[in-house]
Amino acid sequence: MKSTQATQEEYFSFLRSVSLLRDLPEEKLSKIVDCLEIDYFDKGEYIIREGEEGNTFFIIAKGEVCVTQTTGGCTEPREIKTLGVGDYFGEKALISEDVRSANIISTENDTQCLVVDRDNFNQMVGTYEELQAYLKEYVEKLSRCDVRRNAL
Ligand code: WNU
Repeated sequence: MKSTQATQEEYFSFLRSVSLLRDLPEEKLSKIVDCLEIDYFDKGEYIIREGEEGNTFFIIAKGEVCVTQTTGGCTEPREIKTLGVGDYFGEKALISEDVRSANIISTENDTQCLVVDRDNFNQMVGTYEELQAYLKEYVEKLSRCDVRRNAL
């Protein structure tokens, strides 16, 4: 990401406020800031589509998104939760080496996401065991939620 020093510092302190990244070492966080992309989405726009391949991890910097999923015999995806500033998503396809398992849709205009690609995501979590363990456990929990939801 090419940006001013001031913007870099803003992203740095924002990332520090994200619970997942709270304990990352300074140089690691700076590295993430260096390779961030920012993506902007309008209300109703799909950020992630269920079933597609995905190679990116997102952190919400502004706005709100909803998570929907096709479950059971239903043809219409169901809303399962909403996420806001400081929340993140898209880790599951990266960790379980699978296609996207839910839809992520912007529910506001000018929703801004910080986007980390697979290589940088792996560098971010790969060398940091606690983070890796935490995310892995969380992804397994999501899979169990999916199974339960499908059984309803
Ligand atoms: C859920 N089931 C599934 C959420 C975000 C981060 C964490 C929950 Cl650590 P992906 C679709 C994304 C997926 C998850 C997100 O949707 N998601 C869920 C569920 O119950 N996915 N299968 N809840 S919000 C959320 C925990 O990030 O990653 O790459 O794309 O499959």
